[in-house]
Amino acid sequence: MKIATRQFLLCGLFFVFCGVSNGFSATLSVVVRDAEDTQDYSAWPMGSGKALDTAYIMSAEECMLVKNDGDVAEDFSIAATGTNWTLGSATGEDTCILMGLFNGDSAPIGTDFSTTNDLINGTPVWATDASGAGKFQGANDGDNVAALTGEKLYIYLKTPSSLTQGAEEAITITIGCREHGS
Ligand SMILES: [Ca+2]
Ligand SMILES: [Ca+2]
Repeated sequence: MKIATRQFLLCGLFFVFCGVSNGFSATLSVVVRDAEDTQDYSAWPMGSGKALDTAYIMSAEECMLVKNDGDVAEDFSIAATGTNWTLGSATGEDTCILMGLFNGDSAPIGTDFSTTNDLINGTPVWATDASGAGKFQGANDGDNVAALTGEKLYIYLKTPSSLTQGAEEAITITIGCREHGS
């Protein structure tokens, strides 16, 4: 299985590109664009003074458009790593909760996210379509996305309950793609 990835920092500056083709007919590529599809997504700068143990969710303007830049239908995967924080399923000391939801033009609210289906951590998880209960599935699903179309991804970050390190935190999210049905 060939996988292409795009990486970006949630709270930082870098943006890393790579892409693949499978050497036969299909080209697999994914790009991460801003909500209006006017430029590549660079970061979600959350700023300073954020509260502990508090959820922050991207707005409709802050979300990213994950776009199939290849020439076959694709599924997307999501993984992430933090510089100091652990990505967990509950908040704790230096441990945050990171989740993602493909949700169309409307920003989701906290209760739209589920730690059963929407958690993001160091292991890439493929988005799925399962009657609303797929991985990262909201109003959209990131599964079987047609070539040259995109779906909007909203990130949820609940900050750690306490900190021993990480006055500045940068979380890098990696978006992968594969040919749908592969
Ligand atoms: Ca869901
Ligand atoms: Ca779909």
